[in-house]
Amino acid sequence: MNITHAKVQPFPRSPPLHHPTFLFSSGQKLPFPRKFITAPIGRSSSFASILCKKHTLLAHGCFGVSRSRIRSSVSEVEEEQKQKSVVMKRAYPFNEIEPKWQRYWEENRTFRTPDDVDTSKPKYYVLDMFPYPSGAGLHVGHPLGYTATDILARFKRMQGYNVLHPMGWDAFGLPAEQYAIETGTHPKLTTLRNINCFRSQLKSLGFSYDWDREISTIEPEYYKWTQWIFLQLLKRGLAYQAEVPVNWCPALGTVLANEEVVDGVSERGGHPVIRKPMQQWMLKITAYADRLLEDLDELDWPESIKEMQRNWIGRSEGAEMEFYVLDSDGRETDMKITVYTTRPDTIFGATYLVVAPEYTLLSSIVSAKQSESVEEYKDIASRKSDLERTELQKEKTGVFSGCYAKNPANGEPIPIWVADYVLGSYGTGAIMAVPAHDTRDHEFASKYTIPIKWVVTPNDGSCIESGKAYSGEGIVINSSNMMVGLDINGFSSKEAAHKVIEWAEKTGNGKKKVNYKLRDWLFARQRYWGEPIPVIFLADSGESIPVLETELPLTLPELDDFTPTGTGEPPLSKAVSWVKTIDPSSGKPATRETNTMPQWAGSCWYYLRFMDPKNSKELVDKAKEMYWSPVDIYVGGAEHAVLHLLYSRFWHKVLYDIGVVSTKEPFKCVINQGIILGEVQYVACKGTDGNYISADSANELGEHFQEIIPEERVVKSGEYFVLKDNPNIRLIARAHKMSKSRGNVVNPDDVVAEYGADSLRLYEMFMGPFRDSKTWNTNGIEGVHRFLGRTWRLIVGSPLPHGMFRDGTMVTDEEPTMEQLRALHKCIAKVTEEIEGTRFNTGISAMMEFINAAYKWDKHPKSIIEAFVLLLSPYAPHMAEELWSRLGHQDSMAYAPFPKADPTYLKESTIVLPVQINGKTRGTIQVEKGCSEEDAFTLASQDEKLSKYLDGKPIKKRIFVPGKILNVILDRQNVKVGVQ
Ligand code: ANZ
Repeated sequence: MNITHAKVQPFPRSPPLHHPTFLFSSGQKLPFPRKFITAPIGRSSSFASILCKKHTLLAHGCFGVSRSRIRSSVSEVEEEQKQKSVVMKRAYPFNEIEPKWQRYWEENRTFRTPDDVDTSKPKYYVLDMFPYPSGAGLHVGHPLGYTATDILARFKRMQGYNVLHPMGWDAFGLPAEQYAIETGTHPKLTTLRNINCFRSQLKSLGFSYDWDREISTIEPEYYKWTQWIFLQLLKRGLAYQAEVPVNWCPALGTVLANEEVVDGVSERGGHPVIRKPMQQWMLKITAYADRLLEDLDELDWPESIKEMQRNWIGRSEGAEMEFYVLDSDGRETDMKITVYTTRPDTIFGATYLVVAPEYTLLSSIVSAKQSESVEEYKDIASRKSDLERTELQKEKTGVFSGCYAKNPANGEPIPIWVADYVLGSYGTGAIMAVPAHDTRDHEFASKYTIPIKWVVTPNDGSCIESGKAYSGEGIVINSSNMMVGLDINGFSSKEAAHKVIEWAEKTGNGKKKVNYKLRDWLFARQRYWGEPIPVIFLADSGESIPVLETELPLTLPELDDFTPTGTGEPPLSKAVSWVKTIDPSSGKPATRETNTMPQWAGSCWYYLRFMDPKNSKELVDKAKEMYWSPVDIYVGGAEHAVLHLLYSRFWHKVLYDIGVVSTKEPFKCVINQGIILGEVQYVACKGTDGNYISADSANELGEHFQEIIPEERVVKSGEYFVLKDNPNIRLIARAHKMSKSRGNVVNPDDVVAEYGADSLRLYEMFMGPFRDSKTWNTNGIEGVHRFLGRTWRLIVGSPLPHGMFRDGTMVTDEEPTMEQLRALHKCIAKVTEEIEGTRFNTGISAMMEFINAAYKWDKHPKSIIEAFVLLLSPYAPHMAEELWSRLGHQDSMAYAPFPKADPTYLKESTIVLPVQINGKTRGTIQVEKGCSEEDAFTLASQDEKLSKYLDGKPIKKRIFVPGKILNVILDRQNVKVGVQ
């Protein structure tokens, strides 16, 4: 799946930075990590000066030395310094430990889930949205979700579950094909190269995937079953062909995917793109609309995703009403326009009809006089996307058809208009326009001076605002015509709608209708790099015939030339000998379908294949599916909240209906991880005179420059950030989506090289709540790296000279103290609770607290430390495995039981007791639960704050309620209470 983070841009883009001092403070990628620049002079002063020099040289390109020369000499020094710095920074020997344990896991296939698992044990299927292996490799957004699922997988294994935690590749896709067009490199080569890179990156992060189950959507053994599902859909009438508009780019001679069209022109070359109807394969997802809607209620998914799915399905109840077209003499013809309305109660207010520009009957309605303007209008509309057409803010446009229809309720002739705010693809492609009660119609009628007739008043009798539509429900007025037997005056909108439908059904003027926004799924792409659609067409009749199931997989033919055909024919049509075939049943010549499936296809059902990835006889074995279904937790980006999840739910339901799967829904729980934005930038505004201006006043000024301010020159003041040396200057703090062009991309490989995979994993989990967006912060990763270093040194001991570490550990065999047991069990309880609640960051805080407490102990009993290492292992598995083995264990800890919190140690043994002096609470003391009055009084007299009230004062009496309060009454006659 292609993870795009494009939607999030929480802060406005800054104006271009053009002040000369921005040369190397302007967010361009610095050749060294920023922390080197800020390092104390004593530690890396020579380096810092090299850095400055380099910048100077690069900025001015002077000193008569060629740039490349300077670069190469600088990079040698840079490399040397970097290595030194890694040794210096290394809080523990992660660069030895991590590859060692990765090798161990790989060699021992530690995380393999055998085919014949003991099914009497509970199961846990934890799945990541599998990635599209792009050429850019992993970005730090990937490990966020992957670390979370890895923690869950490791945790559940240790709790005795059979865990299914697989990984694979959503490997068909546009970039590989575009690259093939540009370079002639076969998309398979590029894709396999990218997959290899992704796989090794994932392995370097220590994720516990069962690599024996790896699948890739481009492998024929996999797409055989994607094609098989298509045939099942075809068999059940759920796949069909229809003429639908596609993005046709005449200049490039190709059909473009939506993502290749930007603002009406091709992304490549900026050529105009038009909508052109073409014969396409469609999947009838609309047949499942109600079930897709109803079954959402049972799912443990974020409410926001469920709501997005509901909106996408967009169920609405209304009526279809018939409006007969009038001839030029005003007489009723046989031709009728059926409209879809959700407000039949407003029918008396329908003062015109609108048909979409692509309305099929349009040409037979349009008058000769209007035909040219209608054709012109249709042409303009064909260049607009549905989104552009329906945008509320856009000015409405339209053209009169020259023709009228009869409003069946009041018998009045009303004009028929053509306007693109009505879509051909929704309802019937035609509407009855009620300008008094629909905002868009109101705007349109006002523009073209069409009558506006009020037929509903608000329930509370309030006045209708003039110049605006009243779109709410209310009491119906002006709506009676006894000639046709319809009188709805005085009824509520709901009752009136009901009555109109009843009347329409009785008189043949219409019927009740449920509509969905959900459209059938356009299931064909004019691309090479996709699954071939297993259908052939007979040469004589053009009849479509499904490829026999026994002939699957229908493999993609080899192709050398991936360039578009220029005719709109898909590139596969170039594979002439593949296209030409014979229908096996009739022996007649036939041609193969040359469209391929969209990228969504492979990702619709991959979670099922992971259950049984090597099965060549069935998509998935029944027993295996019964055991592993449904996916217990599915983690991925929110950008897949609608389409991917809806499409897979649809396929799953079809597979359920034909008995391939045993559950109605594929994913029990879905979680979206937040987005990781680049480091926060602090920006100061400058006036045209070059002086700083506070960000709050800069907005009003409009004209200003911006300068990025290094973190060390920034302080927080209340809610804002200000310049350290001038707190009156408020700064803008902003974070951007990571992108190459901004130079703020953090590469996980670099982080792993510098701090280790465990630090990266821990940091990504510690950044903040898992579901929230968060900003990358290099100091943050240093923080968790230090924590791991502290943990290591606590257990293994301080480093020996030369930075080496001793073997074994420093733990002792003593019995743990009560304090130690309490600290441990508190940590176990918290970590367990937080992993179960997917609050991974607070789980880490609990471990940090434990380590802080443990540093205060003289001795570190093995039993306590061992349990802690087990707690740490899902988060930082490399370090945990190393410590586990140093603690004397032969096997991996991957299946060692996860510690259980003992409630005896969780009970708080002390309480906070409020102390009053003469009835006024003056402070509190910490006492043992069963503490006596005498002990409480002694503690109170020793307390720094309370002693000031009590010292040397005569006491009249003491009131003590055990566990609740101690009240000391002083002898007032002799003393004045107060603090001197
Ligand atoms: C008359 C009317 C009066 C309407 C009124 C609304 C308010 P939903 O709820 O989204 O289903 N409509 C129908 N087909 C359309 C199309 N193809 N393109 C654009 N608009 C279309 O909306 C249904 C309402 O949207 C319908 O009810 C219709 O306008 C409009 F006071 O009919 B109504």
